[in-house]
Amino acid sequence: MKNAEVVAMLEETADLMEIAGENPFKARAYRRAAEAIAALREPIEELARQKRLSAIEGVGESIARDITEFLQRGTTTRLEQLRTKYPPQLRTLLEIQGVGPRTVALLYDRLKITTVDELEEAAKAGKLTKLPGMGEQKVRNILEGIQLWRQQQGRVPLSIALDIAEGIVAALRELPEAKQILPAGSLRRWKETVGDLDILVATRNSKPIMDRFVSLPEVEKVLAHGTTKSSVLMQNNLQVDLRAVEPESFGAAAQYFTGSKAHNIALRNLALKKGLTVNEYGVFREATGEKVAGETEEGVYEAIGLVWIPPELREDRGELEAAEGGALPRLVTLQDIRGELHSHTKWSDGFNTVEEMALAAMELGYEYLAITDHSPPMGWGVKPDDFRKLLREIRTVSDRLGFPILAGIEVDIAPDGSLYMDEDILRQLDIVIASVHSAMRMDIDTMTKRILTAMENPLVHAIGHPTGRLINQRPPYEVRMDALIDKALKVGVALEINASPERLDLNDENARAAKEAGVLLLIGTDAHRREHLSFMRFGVAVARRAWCEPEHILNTRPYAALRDWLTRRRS
Ligand code: DGT
Ligand code: CA
Ligand code: CA
Ligand code: ZN
Repeated sequence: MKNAEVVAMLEETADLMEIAGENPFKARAYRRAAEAIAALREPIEELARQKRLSAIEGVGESIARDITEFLQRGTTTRLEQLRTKYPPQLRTLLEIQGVGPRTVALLYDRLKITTVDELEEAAKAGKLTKLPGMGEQKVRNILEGIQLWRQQQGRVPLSIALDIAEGIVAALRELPEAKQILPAGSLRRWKETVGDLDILVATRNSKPIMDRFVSLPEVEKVLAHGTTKSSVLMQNNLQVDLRAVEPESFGAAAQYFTGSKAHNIALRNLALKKGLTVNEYGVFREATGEKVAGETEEGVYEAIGLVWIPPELREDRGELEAAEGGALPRLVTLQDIRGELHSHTKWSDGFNTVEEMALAAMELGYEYLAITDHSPPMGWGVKPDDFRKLLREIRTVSDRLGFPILAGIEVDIAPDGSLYMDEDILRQLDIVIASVHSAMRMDIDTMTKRILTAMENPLVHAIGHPTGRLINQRPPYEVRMDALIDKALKVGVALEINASPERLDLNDENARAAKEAGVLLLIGTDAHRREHLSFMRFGVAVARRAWCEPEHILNTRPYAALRDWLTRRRS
């Protein structure tokens, strides 16, 4: 199946077109086609053979020709031409927040900059401010963007790391020598990306466990094979460290290797004030060296005068003070979630029917489901006439199943802040999520105004994936989060924590700021097929990292209370 390669070709074409300053609509068409093919279930070669490429929504004649050419010779004339003008590695620069295609072209044309290192050097040497339209502030933003970009390099998205970790845990659990197994580190804290996996095993006989670990079929390279520690590389170049510890110090090891480093340092300082030292073996009295805790993690925290702190909070963002004062939040859990509020069906770019999605939601024990298909101008958006039909289908299926299905929409926010759907339809819908999907490279003022305008529309209930970022793929668009939060509070619009593992948007910090301001959040999976409903756990993790309790999340409410909120917003 060549789908991924075709997607990469289309994306590169779009990037280079934008850098070359070609018609932005053409570049956007390539991006839309890339998204459509990424969502495709069948091999693209098959569609090409049947001459059905332009039947794919979002793929026009000329892009279909490019795809055919690419499948035949592994490249396209258009791409080759673009590559003679601008070297393909320039695309990396687009990954830096604050660097758009026009800037990339300028950097290359004037200063021959092609790499991130060269860009950083030029910025620090003051060479950028000599370029047109490049002020000191913009250069500071670029340097900040470079820092962020470096932090992301080599980090694996949480969902992928979690799959790998769960596989390892399942394999090692079969060994009787393994008393307890715990994936610690950033994974246990549900951080959105993971640098490496730190897995702990409590055992008195580690050799068979280590032997099994380094010979797992998924292991691509063994970096170290010892009795207390082994390290391997797995898919996505993810490094996995397995540490064997004695059961007596398993709690201390769990605490230490869960981190974060900042949390551990703060904890150690707090312990010192109480005459205690903490390390991965236990908690000890400084004066006598006597061990006072270590077998369990609860015991470690208790010895320092704290209640156990959920791993998601362990970032040194106030959790130690809260634990000391008995003021830790009662974090929202997956079990608190009563329904799904953001999902798609075949009517737009989803893969299942309304009924299939509803049955899947019922299987999860949900009390309700909202179908929120896309509006135009997305190629696959549901057109107004079809939306009326969709609305009828939702009501019929809901009646037949005796399961509440909210008729909703994920409506596109136009560049001027208006919505791409007839008002009379929006008014008939139970829930309206408004999102930005196009024209994302706007300046911060225009983008902020665009979203604020949508929020002021009384028909809108929530803003979907409010920053548009895709983890490790696309930086957030530029928008003033504090302004969105203020407005959300003032007009009573909810902000989404999009639980799709490639989005997680709002992220933990923005979600916490929103929650702290008193803004209501909703967790939506943006499911495009029924299996995606299970992404909810990633959204809940973000909410937990944002210190959210059930009351901060709209879809923890029972159906009647949810309906109340939705109607009240409109009155
Ligand atoms: P990652 O792998 O970059 O996603 O993040 P972590 O948090 O998993 O960090 P990692 O793998 O470097 O280390 C695992 C844990 O070990 C970390 O969360 C806390 C602990 N740790 C590592 N280095 C230090 C240190 O220098 N001091 C203290 N107190 N703890 C450390
Ligand atoms: Ca780690
Ligand atoms: Ca590590
Ligand atoms: Zn969306």
